[in-house]
Amino acid sequence: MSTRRFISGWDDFQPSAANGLFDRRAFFKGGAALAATMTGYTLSESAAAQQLTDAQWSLGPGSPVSGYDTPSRFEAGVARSLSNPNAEPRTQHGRTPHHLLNGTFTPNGLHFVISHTGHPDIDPSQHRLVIHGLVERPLVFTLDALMRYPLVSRMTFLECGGNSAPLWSPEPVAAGVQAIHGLVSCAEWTGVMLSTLLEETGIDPRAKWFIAEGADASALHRSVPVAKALDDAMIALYQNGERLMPGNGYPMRLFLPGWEGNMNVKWLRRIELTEEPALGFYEARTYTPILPSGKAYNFYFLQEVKSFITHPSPGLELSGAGLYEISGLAYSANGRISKVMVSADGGSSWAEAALQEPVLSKAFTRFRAPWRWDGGPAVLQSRAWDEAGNVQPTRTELVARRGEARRVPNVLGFPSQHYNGPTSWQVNRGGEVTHVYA
Ligand SMILES: Nc1nc2c(c(=O)[nH]1)N[C@H]1C(S)=C(S)[C@@H](COP(=O)(O)O)O[C@H]1N2
Ligand SMILES: [Mo]
Repeated sequence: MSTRRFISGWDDFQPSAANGLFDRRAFFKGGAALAATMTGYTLSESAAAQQLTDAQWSLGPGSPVSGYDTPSRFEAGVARSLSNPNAEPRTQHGRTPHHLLNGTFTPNGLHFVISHTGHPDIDPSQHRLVIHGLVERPLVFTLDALMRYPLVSRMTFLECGGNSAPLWSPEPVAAGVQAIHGLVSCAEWTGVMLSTLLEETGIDPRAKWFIAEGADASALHRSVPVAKALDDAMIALYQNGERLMPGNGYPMRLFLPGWEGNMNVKWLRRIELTEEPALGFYEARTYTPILPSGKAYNFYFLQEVKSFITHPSPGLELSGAGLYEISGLAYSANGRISKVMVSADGGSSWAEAALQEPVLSKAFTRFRAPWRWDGGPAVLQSRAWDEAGNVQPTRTELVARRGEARRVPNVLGFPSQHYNGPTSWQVNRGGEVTHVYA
């Protein structure tokens, strides 16, 4: 598998940072030379193009249309990586292959999944959602009842607090973007605003929290401030236009845009309004990051501004010096991405990447920057800013604030939470890409 390579047409453009990086304005200066570069055809090549001959697949009728499509058989390698493929009785993770995708939305079959006790096989006609506790009128909702409320759609990323955890390791792990950052995905979620349902039940003024509980064997539950319910919390029923996938919470889940993945309770069956948080299992253990002082965060709601380069990245070798596109994903719980800078020399010099429209709040933003690789060693990094003025901290700053992993992680472990520093990919002379600290 190789990274997209630009063949020629760049001689008129001057790199704006060391080691061959171009500024986003190179995309606008374009003209014919840039267009030729972007498509990978030089004019001389297209003039010499050989005559098109009919391949085997052009000689007769093709395969029948199916009721529900699956990708081409040539794409069989584009799959989630599984931490527990035999479904032993412990957590299962499926990680998104970001290096094999492009654009901003994650196909449903490749959306990351974390299930602590497997996926319950819920009959939607039997399932109920109860809202009770500090409300004026406790109510029970069927799926059909929920469907009759006004539905809203929004594009939003979802990220596990343990995503990127391998970067807390004192030594760089030998891993790629899927193993390191595969626990974040982005989809269009459609459902009922929780605030709409709470208008129906009424809220007792003493209610400061709600506890959301799932219908899986572990009855996973998390406490959420009522303020989030009145802001943008949603009961999601559809994912990229179709009903939720079984692994993503079918037939309904809590969706809290931008907030720690674990709080987005799947297979949602109960919401209880309370004065105090529940301090349940996941609020006393895995999702309470421990600080160097020995104290711990009890809650860490936000998935803060982050970016990483998907192309090139480990597993996507470069095939010789020349022009390439550096591209990746950026997102923040604090709104839109405002800027992404890219470096090809390990952070000494930077060029501004182009942000692909639309740039949506709390959703993936795709950034792109042209890069002329001279065939020598390079270290690629990205750094993102959000519209609230937050910037990704350096790894050194983060480790000083939060400490390093208490145990050396394997790429499947959760040694610590909420890493949002940069990721460095080293390109060696042969075009191989590896993970390093820079
Ligand atoms: N009921 C229930 N909800 C759950 C989980 C679970 O195991 N059971 N996993 C949580 C975790 S740890 C994360 S990161 C997100 C992942 O959502 P996804 O599997 O749809 O990507 O769901 C959360 N909600
Ligand atoms: Mo998670």
